[in-house]
Amino acid sequence: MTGSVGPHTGSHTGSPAEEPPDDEAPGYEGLATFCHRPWIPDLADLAARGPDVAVIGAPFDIATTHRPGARFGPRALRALAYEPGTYHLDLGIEIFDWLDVVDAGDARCPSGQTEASHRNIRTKVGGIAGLGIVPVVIGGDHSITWPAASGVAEAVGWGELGLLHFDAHADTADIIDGNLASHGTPMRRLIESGAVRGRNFVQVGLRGYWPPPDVFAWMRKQDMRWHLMHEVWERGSRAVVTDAIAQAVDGCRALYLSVDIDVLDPGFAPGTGTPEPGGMSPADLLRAVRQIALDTPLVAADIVEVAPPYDHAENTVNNAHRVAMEVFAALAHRRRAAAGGVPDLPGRDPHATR
Ligand SMILES: [Mn+2]
Repeated sequence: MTGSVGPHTGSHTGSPAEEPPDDEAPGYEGLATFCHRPWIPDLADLAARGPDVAVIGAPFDIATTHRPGARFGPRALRALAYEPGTYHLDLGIEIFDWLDVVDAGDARCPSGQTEASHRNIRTKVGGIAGLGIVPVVIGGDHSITWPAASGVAEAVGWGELGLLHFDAHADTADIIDGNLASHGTPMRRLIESGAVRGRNFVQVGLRGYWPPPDVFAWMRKQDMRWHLMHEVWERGSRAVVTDAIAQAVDGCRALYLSVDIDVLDPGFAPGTGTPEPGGMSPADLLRAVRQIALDTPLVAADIVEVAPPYDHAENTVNNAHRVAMEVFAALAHRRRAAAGGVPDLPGRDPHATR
């Protein structure tokens, strides 16, 4: 965490024009920035303001192996999510009183161009991470985690970044249909390049029918750890997530959280490219994300594979949006705790009963 500790008063260096016209307005009103936060796409402007967190869109989906559509994820998360308020009940905190979050716009992803798109994502995410701002990247298919986490590793230390990965799929294939930058291969690229060490790469929620055993043999050789959905079912999410955290941060100075929304059961998140039945519930995923943001040196996160064309009633959009809200709330809680503050009603200390 960087920057000052304490409630934000609204008197930062950004110009008034950057502020949304009325942050009390309902979510369906006005400009569709993430959570109606100020829109600050320029890196110099971000450096001048120095927010705690910057949301970045990565509207890219040509690396998907099945249903395309995740390029529309960032826009949907900004425009369609139900915004009920900003007070987190469990932590008893008015999130944006303690955490300055801005919307840094999108990395440019020109149609049909994987290399240019990935390069732009890496530059934008890495530049923001290099300022000590926590990037929260909204995808986009999962291929974007390769450039995004590479950019973060460059900023915080190559090979010193742990990665906690929630997904139905391992995404560690070598090559798919001739594509090294598929949404089924990013995790292998990150380990091969040394951006993330295999032993600090931990996966939760894997299930279904892919990948085959030779891929798991490669993963084992890299000392990767995985927790199948079956283990979550057997032991419960809380115990598994506690173990996954310990494995991911062991010997690491920073953590990247990657959430493929298809880790949720398709009943909760139908709007995604490769839905796999038998997944996590939102109640478990949201608490897992909260626990991770509370208890690890989290420096970046992404939420990927939201494909609005297949969504129903904004279920997928709302679940993905709340993943980001849990990150925000937990980071806000840490700032308040560092300043000696405690949860207001009806919240309680998240560590009191553990
Ligand atoms: Mn997946």
